[in-house]
Amino acid sequence: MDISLLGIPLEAGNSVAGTLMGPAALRTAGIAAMLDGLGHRVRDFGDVAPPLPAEGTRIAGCRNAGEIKAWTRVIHDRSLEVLGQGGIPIFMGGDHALSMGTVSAVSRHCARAERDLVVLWLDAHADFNTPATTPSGNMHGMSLAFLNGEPSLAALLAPGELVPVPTRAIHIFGLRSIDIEERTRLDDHGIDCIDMRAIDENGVSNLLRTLLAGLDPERTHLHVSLDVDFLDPALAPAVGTTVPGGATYREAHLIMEMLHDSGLVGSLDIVELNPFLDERGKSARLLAELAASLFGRTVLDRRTRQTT
Ligand code: EXY
Ligand code: MN
Ligand code: MN
Ligand code: MN
Repeated sequence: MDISLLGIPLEAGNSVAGTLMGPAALRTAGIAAMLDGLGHRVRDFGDVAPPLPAEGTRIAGCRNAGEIKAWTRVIHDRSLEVLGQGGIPIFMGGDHALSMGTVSAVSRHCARAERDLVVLWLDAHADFNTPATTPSGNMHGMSLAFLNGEPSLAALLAPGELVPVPTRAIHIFGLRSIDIEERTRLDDHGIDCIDMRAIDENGVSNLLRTLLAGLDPERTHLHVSLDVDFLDPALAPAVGTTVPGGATYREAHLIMEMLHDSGLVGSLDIVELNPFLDERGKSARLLAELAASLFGRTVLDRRTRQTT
């Protein structure tokens, strides 16, 4: 497989400094060598260069809207170029606001190629706030709302440029922190929300198998957006928005192994890694290893068991 690495050192979407070091930490953890060792051809496209803030852009209720608009522009354009090279991109963040640029590019890429984009959002949070509902002003908490076509965020790209990700194509796994008005929005839109209670009660394999079984293998491009806070903070402390009760080591690896077996994954974000908050690199190392599981690392050569 051809795999493309793209670093996106963004931190304007959150309020804890340090996520700009995320791409460097993933490289230091050996992500390229791990994937190369699995027999893949890995090409590192370097980092997206920080743009100048978009002048005169203000969105009431949003922190750093000018910066995020400028970043969304350059991330979108560079991601489209990288997607055009044909490999499977791993977008290495950077805070979760970067997905406004990466997933919007993937969505355009899919529209051109007549593929159905499905987004799996692995996150403690829903990132479905708007400028009117955000409690923090942090735009990493709005990225999924933007991608779903939220009108009050539309100015982040040029008119008509966003191919919105339809509500039915969005699946959030790992939820355990939702704001009150955000929850109402999720209900109103009918977004598929798998919270940690559902994972506890049903097991992650049953839930993911059901989701994957409903996707058309001929048409689906599955984009996985992996927020570090999806993982339990004891495993992955390197994130500014830790929430207790996250995915375990084996739950996270099992998800990656099953996604690999599905053959549907076309692109991946790894976001919110803040190496300044890490403990001797353990979060960065775990994330690199999860990427390896997503691209085929196994103990034995055993594929996901099918249910009848
Ligand atoms: N829901 C909270 C907010 O909007 O401020 C917290 C969002 C955290 C977002 C992190 C990246 O997933
Ligand atoms: Mn493609
Ligand atoms: Mn997130
Ligand atoms: Mn999160």
